[in-house]
Amino acid sequence: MPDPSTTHGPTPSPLAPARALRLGVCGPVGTGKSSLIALLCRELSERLELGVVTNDIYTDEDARFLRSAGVLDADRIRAVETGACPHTAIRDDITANAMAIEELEEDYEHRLEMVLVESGGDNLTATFSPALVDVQVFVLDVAGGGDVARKGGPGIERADLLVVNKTDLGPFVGVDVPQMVADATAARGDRPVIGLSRTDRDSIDRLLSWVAGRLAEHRAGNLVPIDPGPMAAHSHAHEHPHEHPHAHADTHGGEPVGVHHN
Ligand SMILES: Nc1nc2c(ncn2[C@@H]2O[C@H](COP(=O)(O)OP(=O)(O)O)[C@@H](O)[C@H]2O)c(=O)[nH]1
Ligand SMILES: [Mg+2]
Repeated sequence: MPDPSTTHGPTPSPLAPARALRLGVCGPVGTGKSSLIALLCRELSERLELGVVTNDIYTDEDARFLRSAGVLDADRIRAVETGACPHTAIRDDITANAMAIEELEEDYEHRLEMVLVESGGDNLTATFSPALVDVQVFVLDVAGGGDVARKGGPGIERADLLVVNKTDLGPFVGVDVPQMVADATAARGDRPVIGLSRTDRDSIDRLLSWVAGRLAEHRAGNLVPIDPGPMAAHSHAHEHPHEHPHAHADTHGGEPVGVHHN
């Protein structure tokens, strides 16, 4: 195994964190989060020591998909089963995810350089806690409709990167991709947007270059995790008919995290 300190760029500053960069990937189901993670593993696993943590409600479907994609050793991919409220596990009570990441780092003797965390993807407004990930990507896709980007929400507006995925599908679903990217950009001030497709090499290179930039910042000790903000108030009425809409920590002041009155 090559010594990462000699093969991966300049000696880290004394302020640099010793642990891996934690990169979160969130967004609605089906937008291509697992595919994006598989893509990053395929592109980077020869150059970087990688690990993956997936979140699913009841299964380890995403972890199994990634293992079968053969992009990373199966043991480097760990699944967290979140139970009924997957956004809670990345935002309010991050214990299970934090433990999965720490175990992975220990199992690889703290050589990992980047751990990718996939959210359960149950809610358009779910975001990661900055206590869990250093940087986060929110994934939309053109098949979800051109107006999704205009609807806003913490992830769309303030995630570190917004990916508008599957741009190759634009013509088939009647979505004007440049317009969708422009709308997303307008919602985000200076924050970056990448229109991505696995069939568009240039877009993949733009994604890789963004990731490399964050990794360099992390190593230099200059990456400050930014909180996109709490998710919108919502209810689990379809699962729990008697429950009232509720919000999560941050909007509840001092209420203990992870407490759902359901
Ligand atoms: N056409 C197209 N399909 C894609 C692309 N990326 C992912 N998909 C497909 O979108 C579907 C959902 O992807 P997945 O990664 O499982 O989404 P997740 O639920 O967000 O993890 C799968 O059928 C993928 O093959 C892309 O760039 N172009
Ligand atoms: Mg997935």
